[in-house]
Amino acid sequence: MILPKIAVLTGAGISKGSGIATFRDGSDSLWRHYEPQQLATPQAFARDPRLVWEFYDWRRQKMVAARPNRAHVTLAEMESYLPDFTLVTQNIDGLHREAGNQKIYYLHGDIWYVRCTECDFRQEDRRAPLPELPPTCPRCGGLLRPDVVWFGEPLDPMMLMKSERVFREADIALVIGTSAVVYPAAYLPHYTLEHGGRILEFNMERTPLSPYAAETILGPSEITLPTWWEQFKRTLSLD
Ligand code: BV8
Ligand code: ZN
Repeated sequence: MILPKIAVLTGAGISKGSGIATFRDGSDSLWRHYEPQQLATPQAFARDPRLVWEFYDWRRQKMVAARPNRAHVTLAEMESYLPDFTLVTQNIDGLHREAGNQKIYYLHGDIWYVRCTECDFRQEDRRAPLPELPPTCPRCGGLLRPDVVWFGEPLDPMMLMKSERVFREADIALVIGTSAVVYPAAYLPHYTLEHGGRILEFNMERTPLSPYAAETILGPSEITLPTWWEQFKRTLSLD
């Protein structure tokens, strides 16, 4: 049995089941009435680094208690069963790594890493709350920033090229918990379609991607993804 090549794109919705608010949750994804798009920008950071850091420190404190849910765990199991499986995530919460996935492409960075705005210092820092805001570089005293991609910032070109290739070669693109409105991430599943593959979408509602999906499986991915995988394993006689 030839096993299918699978590429996965996840968004904030897959971590909802772990208690982390998505960007579109309205009230509980807002912080002091700011939209994330207003604070997740280099302009906001240049104008008021302390305010932006208070936003990220608040999100880190909400994430530190979160654990992977059954959708994250299912993706880790899929990676162990399927030789050609790549997980591409827009999420910065680190839950895919914690669930056990090895091959993860982080399109938008990782909230648990900080990097210096002046020198090449970069390191993991899981302290929540951070002792001082904004944090400064232990090496040069420069301002540290979260190692994430803000709106208006380019994605790592290598990461993007590898992600495009993975979706181009995929037989199936699983698109889980994303509103599919932020580019260039939202375009990736179209590469699969353009090369004869198909898109399976897992979401609570239809999105701009839904018209291109072979199927949109509605419901919480912590329920729908494990259910789908159990059935899919049987068709591959993997169970
Ligand atoms: C770039 C990290 C170019 C930071 C994020 C006008 C002006 C400026 C820029 C633009 C513009 N128009 C377009 C752009 C480009 C812009 C963009 O696309 N903007 C959008 C808003 C229109 N993109 C960029 O700026 C990107 N960079 O284009 O650079 C460039 C090139 C060269 C040189 C210079 C510049 C960078 C974008 C990355 C931004 N960083 N995150 C942080 O997190 O703080 S984006 C962030 O929001 C996420 O990472 C994700 O990508 C995005 C959307 O979030 P989702 O993950 O989809 O979550 P969301 O809440 O939206 O949806 C949740 C979904 O889950 C929903 O559908 C819901 O129904 C579902 N759900 C809920 N519960 C469940 C569930 N599903 C299943 N189960 C559940 N239980
Ligand atoms: Zn430095």
